[in-house]
Amino acid sequence: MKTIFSGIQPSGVITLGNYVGAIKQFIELQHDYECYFCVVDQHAITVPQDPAQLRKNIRGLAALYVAAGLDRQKATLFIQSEVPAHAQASWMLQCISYIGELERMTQFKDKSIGKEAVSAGLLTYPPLMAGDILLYEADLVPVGEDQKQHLELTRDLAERFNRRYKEIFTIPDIRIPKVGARIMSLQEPTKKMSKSDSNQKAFITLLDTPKQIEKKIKSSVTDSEGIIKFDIENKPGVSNLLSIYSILGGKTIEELEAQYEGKGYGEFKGDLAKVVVDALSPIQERYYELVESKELDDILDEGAEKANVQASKMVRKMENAMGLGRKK
Ligand code: ATP
Ligand code: LTN
Repeated sequence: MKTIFSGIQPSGVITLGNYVGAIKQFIELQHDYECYFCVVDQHAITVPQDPAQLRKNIRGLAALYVAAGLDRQKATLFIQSEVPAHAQASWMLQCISYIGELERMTQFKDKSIGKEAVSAGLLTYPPLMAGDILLYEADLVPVGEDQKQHLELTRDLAERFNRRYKEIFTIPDIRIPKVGARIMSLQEPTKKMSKSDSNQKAFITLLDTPKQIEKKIKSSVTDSEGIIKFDIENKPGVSNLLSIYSILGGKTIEELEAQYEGKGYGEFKGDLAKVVVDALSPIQERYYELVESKELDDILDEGAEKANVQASKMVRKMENAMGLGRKK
C-alpha cells in the first residue's frame, strides 16, 4: 500500500478552501492508502500566535479532521510537536538547503513582504515541511495548488540528500485536486481564500452558522453580467461559486450552468448557501461532540505513538547517513 502524508496549520478555524482543497480529499484517500495526517503546529509559529488561541486551534483542527470523516482505524492523526523527529529532521534538512532557494519561495515572499520583523522560521519553513513528508516515506502528498513550490523543493532536498549521503528517502509526488484546488476569496476572487485574511467576509469557516454562511455568500463579489457561466478569466467570482457548488453539491459545472441558464445571481447564491449549510452541518454536529472529548485525546495519543515509531526510525537513518553522533 502506498503512503500519503499531509498537514494543515492550526492557524485559525479552517476555511471552506481548506476543506475542499485538503480535508475532504484526505478522507476519500484513507481507504486506498496508508495515511498520516498532521496538525502542523510548529509551522504555525513561524508567524506570531497567541499561545492560548494556538492550543485551542490545534484541538479544534484535530476535531474537524475526525468530524469530517477521518477513520482512526485507517488513518493516523497526530500533532507535529508531539513527534520530536520533525524538528530533528528539519535541522538536518536546513543544513542542506540554500538560503537562495528558500528566499525564492512565493509563500515566504508573500508572508514577509512589508513586515518589519520576519522570523528565521518563516524562511526555513520549507525544510520543516520536507521533513514532515520524508520521515513517513510518503509516496503522495495531497495539497492545494499553493503548495506546489514547497513540494518541488521537498523533492529537490530528498534527491540532494540521497545523492550526497545515502539513498534513504522516497521521492514524493504531489496530488492536486482537479476541481477545488484553489477556492478563492469571496471578496477578492482573484486571491485564494485564506483563514488568515483580515476581512471576515472573504472566507467561510467550517464552523460558521447557517446565517453567517448565507450572508457571506449573498454578499460575495461577482460581476454585473448576470450570467452563470464558468470563466475564470472574465468571471472569477461566479466561477469560484460554481466550483464550490459543484464539489459540495455533487454536480458537474456543466450541469450547473444548464440548471441556472436564464436565472439570476440571487437565486443561484441562495441555493448555493443551502448546499454549503447542508454539507457543513453534520460536520459541525460531530465537531461539538468531539472537541472536548476523551475520544479525541485517545485518537491523538494513539496517532503520536504510531508516528513516533516511524519518524524516529527515519531520523536515525538520517543521522547515520550524515555521520551524526555514534552509530546506532
Ligand atoms: P493561512 O491562511 O493561515 O496561510 P491556509 O488557509 O492557506 O493558511 P494551510 O494550513 O496553509 O491553509 O493549508 C492547508 C491545506 O489547505 C493545504 O493543502 C492547502 O493547499 C489547502 N488550501 C489552503 N487554502 C486553500 C484554498 N483557498 N483552496 C484550496 N485549498 C486550499
Ligand atoms: N505548508 C503547508 C502545510 C504543511 C504540509 C506539510 C502539507 C506543513 N507540512 C506536509 C503537506 C505535507 C501549508 O501551508 N498548506
